[in-house]
Amino acid sequence: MTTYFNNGVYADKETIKVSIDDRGYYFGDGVYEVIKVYDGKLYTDQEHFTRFLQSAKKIRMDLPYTIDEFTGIAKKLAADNGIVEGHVYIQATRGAAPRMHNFPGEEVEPMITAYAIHNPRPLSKIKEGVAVKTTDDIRWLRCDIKSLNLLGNVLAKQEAYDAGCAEAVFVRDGIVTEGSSSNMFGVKDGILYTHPATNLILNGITRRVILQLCAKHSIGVMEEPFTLEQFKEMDELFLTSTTSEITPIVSIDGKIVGDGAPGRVTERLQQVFEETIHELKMEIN
Ligand code: PSZ
Repeated sequence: MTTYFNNGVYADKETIKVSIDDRGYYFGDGVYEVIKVYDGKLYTDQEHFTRFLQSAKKIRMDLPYTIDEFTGIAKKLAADNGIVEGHVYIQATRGAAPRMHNFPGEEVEPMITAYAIHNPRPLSKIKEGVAVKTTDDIRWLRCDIKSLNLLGNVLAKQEAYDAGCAEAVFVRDGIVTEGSSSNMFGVKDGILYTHPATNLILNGITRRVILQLCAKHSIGVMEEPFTLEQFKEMDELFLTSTTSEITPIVSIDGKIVGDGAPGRVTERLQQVFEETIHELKMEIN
């Protein structure tokens, strides 16, 4: 039996009912988060739930829980479902109301659902790297919001899969923004490059961990826009996300990156990232 969370109630997945009039279903009118679980513990949960509340605020939705309450929900789901290595998924929609574009009345409550699922770390991809394919960034101009509206991302990811690649790299006006479900990084002459945290990308929590680790370990960072041509000429490329962690990119549009193996800076960052996971595992409670 898998226990899900639904508006304050923990129940078996099969017993949870969501309205056909839910605005998530009609419009993708909602926001979500994915939080990694290592050794039964939540990784960077504070950062994820802060972003969750920020995303909700940006679409003018009030959520009825605090960061601490959301953390409690996620912890309970992981514990009750015996999740040692996996993730917690949580989403909030604007609730159920007869279909109309404008917001429903105050009486309509958000629909919050969450679950915890076993999901092992993609260790072979992390070690060996993946191929990526570039595609036009056709998405809207509020990519900073972690919205349920993922059609642009879904189409891009499928295009990459159809080409035998693991991820799509979005390019807007010649500039590399991010992946369909990841942030993009390049290394040139020992300096790390990534798109600045503007409205054109999701400011990934893993991205922020990387930037902190660079500061701590004296790795130079340029958070400046770079072109696809520049990206393809970098010595090393990698992508980051909650579940992909730091995944090296070994080819882009069929062109080999560097010498075709994960780069030195990438591997160094993987090593210090691993230490943050280890530190979490060592924490008491
Ligand atoms: O399991 C999965 O496939 C996941 S878990 C998180 C993501 C995918 N992607 C998050 C994401 C994203 O959707 C976009 C468009 N840009 C960047 C990211 C990375 O964000 P963090 O590091 O917060 O997961």
